[in-house]
Amino acid sequence: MPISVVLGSQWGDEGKGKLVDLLCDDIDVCARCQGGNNAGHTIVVDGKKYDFHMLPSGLINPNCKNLIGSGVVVHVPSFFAELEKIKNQGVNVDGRLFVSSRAHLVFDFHQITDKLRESELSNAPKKAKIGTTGKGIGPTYATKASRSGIRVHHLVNDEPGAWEEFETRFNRLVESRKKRYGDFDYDGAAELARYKQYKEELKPFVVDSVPFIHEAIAQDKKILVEGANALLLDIDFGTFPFVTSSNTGIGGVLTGLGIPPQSIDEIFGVVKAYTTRVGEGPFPAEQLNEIGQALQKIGAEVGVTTGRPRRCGWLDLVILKYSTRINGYTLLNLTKLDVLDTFEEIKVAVAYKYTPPGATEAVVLDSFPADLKVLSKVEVVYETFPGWKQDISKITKYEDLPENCQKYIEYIEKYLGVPIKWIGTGPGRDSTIIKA
Ligand code: 2SA
Ligand code: GDP
Ligand code: MG
Repeated sequence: MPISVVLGSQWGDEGKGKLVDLLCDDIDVCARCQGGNNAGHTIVVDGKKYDFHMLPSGLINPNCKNLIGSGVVVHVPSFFAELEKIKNQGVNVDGRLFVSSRAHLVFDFHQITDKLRESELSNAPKKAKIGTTGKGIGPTYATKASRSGIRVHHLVNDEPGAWEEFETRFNRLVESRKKRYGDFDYDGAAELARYKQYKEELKPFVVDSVPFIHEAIAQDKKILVEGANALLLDIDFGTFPFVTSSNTGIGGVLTGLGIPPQSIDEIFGVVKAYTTRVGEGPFPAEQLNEIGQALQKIGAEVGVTTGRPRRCGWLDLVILKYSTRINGYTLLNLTKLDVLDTFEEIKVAVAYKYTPPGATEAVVLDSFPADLKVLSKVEVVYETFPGWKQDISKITKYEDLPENCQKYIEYIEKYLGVPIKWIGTGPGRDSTIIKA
């Protein structure tokens, strides 16, 4: 079975891009299956930094083909801007990048209404904004679900009358947005005119991704799926409504690429050695104190797409157990362990206690709760580990890691019942320990 999958296990920014880059040395096709340019995947190769948002990180490997699958939402101007940027960094993308004809298009009005909705939520009593990236992701998945969205094939179609049909669909969408949000500042005719040009420019990249991926499977090509965002941002299993609008877990891999479950061989969960979150919503192990500030500073925890500081807290194994159940990780990549080098002691959330209304005693919850009212009231139970107080960034062998560091790693493995294969000790490609 030729397909491996890389998925974020927490709230994103675990370091998926780095693992994808590492694995892509040996990969024929790298595919994105969900999300859009809300993602931010950073790769550091020989001290040179690349950040990917919509394009698959496999572009760094010159032998790897890259697919933007049908579950992805594509903002065409951002697609070309990112392509230009990566070309200017010396990457040759010729003949290596493909976009599914079934992917939905993100228009500027989706991005504008994303921001309008956020300010509406900020101003409504008792309604907190989501803290979206403002990239139009939610509004585009909404028009997809309401069956009024526009797909790539609608744009690149050369059948007689196809352009007129595209115009009609587009104008209908703009009209309905204006009905909902009022007469916002936006020039629909200008955007439509730009798409006449994009039609020709995008055409060479467009493929029917179903035969594309199934032919690759039939030829036993090695395929790597690059998940974006992470399980706790999943529209169904995340901290709803503070989530993104796609299935960021294993389900989104199947629906976003049109592949059967038995074609998947390995599912790699990327786990940051502590927890971060950008945007609003509950975060039980968050440290709103000097610990959180230290993690933010040492870990350089700033959003790759929006530049927002990421909220920080201790590792949360309740979340990771839930994430492991849903995604079925076969191996884990523990990242950014070096960020914990200076801590005197390191805590890990191991259980949530909750006192139901009317009860006098707290109970230990048996899973991560669905209801945010419950989640906001849980008491987090921590296990405390002594820190290793040593720079691990130059260590290359597992046996050479300090004993306290090994204990931390092995505790996580045992709790989750999944082996940790890769351990990140720095942002560069080489700063990875492979654990036997
Ligand atoms: P959206 O824009 O509708 O997907 O936002 C909904 C929620 O999903 C969160 N989200 C993310 N969380 C972590 N990283 C993301 N990518 C960028 C990065 C984020 C950035 O890699 O740093 O630059 O700020 C990402 N994308 C979406 C978002 O914060 C909302 O909570
Ligand atoms: P992604 O969205 O999951 O791909 O992660 P991001 O790229 O948004 O954020 C991860 C950040 O951590 C990036 O700046 C990476 O270069 C960096 N990084 C990844 N792995 C490690 C690691 O093991 N140690 C350190 N110090 N940084 C890392
Ligand atoms: Mg990221």
